[in-house]
Amino acid sequence: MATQTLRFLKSRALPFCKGCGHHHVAYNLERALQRLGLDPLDVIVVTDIGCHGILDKDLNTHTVHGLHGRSVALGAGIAMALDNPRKKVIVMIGDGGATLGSNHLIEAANRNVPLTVIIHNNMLYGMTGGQPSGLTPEGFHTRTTPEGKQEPGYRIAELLREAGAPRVWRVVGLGDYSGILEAAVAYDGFAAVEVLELCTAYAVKFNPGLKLKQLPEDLGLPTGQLAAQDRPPYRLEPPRETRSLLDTLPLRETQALASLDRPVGLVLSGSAGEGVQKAAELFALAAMRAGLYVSKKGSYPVTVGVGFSTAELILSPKPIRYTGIAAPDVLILTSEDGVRHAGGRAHGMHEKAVIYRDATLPELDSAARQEVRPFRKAAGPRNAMLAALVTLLRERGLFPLDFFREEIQQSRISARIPLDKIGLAD
Ligand SMILES: Cc1ncc(C[n+]2csc(CCOP(=O)(O)OP(=O)(O)O)c2C)c(N)n1
Ligand code: SF4
Repeated sequence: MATQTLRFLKSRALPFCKGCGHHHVAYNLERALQRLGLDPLDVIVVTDIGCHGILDKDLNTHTVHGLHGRSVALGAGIAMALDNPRKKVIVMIGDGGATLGSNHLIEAANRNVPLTVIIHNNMLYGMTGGQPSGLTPEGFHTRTTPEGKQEPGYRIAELLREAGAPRVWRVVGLGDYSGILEAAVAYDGFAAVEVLELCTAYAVKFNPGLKLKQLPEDLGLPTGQLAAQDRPPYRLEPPRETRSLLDTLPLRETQALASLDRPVGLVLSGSAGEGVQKAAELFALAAMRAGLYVSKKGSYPVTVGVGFSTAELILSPKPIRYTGIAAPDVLILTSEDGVRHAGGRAHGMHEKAVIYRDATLPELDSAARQEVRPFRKAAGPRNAMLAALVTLLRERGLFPLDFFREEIQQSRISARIPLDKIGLAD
């Protein structure tokens, strides 16, 4: 290495502690990339948080520095977006990062995303002073496990193989293992190389007598190639033309010019499952056909079959720039759930406003006029809101009732709506 001209590293003097295995990873990678004849600008190195990650400022390649454990996700995104076997994405990650981002690793292996991951397993968190990671072996002494780690370390190389990684190696991070890095980078698919190291600052200090060469035997970790199972690399589908949702809506022809002189805000509230949103939708469509601008908002609990269901509609002769309703002009309440959710809106209503409430519901504290009708009894709970809206149009005339009738008759639920019971018999 000493005599070789560097192409990928800017310098042989790297920022790691004396004896740290991260040096060897960098030098071996330099050799591997040189042998592959790659241009440094065809290589994208994504580093993770940790000592190994500070290498990026010493590289002539493209570099991206990721959050702890997230470098695989970043690298996978880059590899999938580039979708070019000539461009090589290499993720450098520690055992800490591999623990935090284990699911990113497993998913990338499982999907066979074309990238190389070099796991610098120096047995603990080096940069922060020697805390254990998920890969730290059982019994290992670390800063926070002075008596020895109690849980077994998991075997990341075997995990990745089980997840379907086509190429996995485990090597002892001593001497020349550039041939393995070369094979990993050359492979058009997911390849992982777990490099066993001992952080000289902490792993060696807390576990005197441990020898890196002996480590695989001591820990029962097989080395060499652990997986050779070919399958095609993951490729993103070419981007599809996505149509705007608005394009899928049928156009409503305006058939009349309703004569509202100002916007009208309606709050309709009842019980989930009782057709409040559908009634509001049919009402909105009818109003649009009648030449009005309309906005509709619906709210209901995530458990859509219980509790309240409230719709807010604005009908306006002009475009609607703001869809909130500070004080409703019309409040319709068809059930106790509706009163609980929207009954409070009655307080702010002015005296020219109107409240329609079902006969089963209590009087509300409001300046607005209150109309009490047996909507539920007459039309049944599921059609009570439709009945209330028919009553509203008959009595307040926001737009011609016939538009609402036609909208109801043309809707998919028309068969189950008894026109006579909702007040549309004639
Ligand atoms: C986003 C972020 N998360 C966590 C940390 C704290 N932190 C820095 S290094 C590190 C441990 C790194 O250990 P490892 O991934 O094994 O790499 P090593 O230092 O051993 O090479 C942690 C937890 C941080 N600085 N930034
Ligand atoms: S603290 Fe450990 S991992 Fe970090 S550079 Fe030093 S020896 Fe390497």
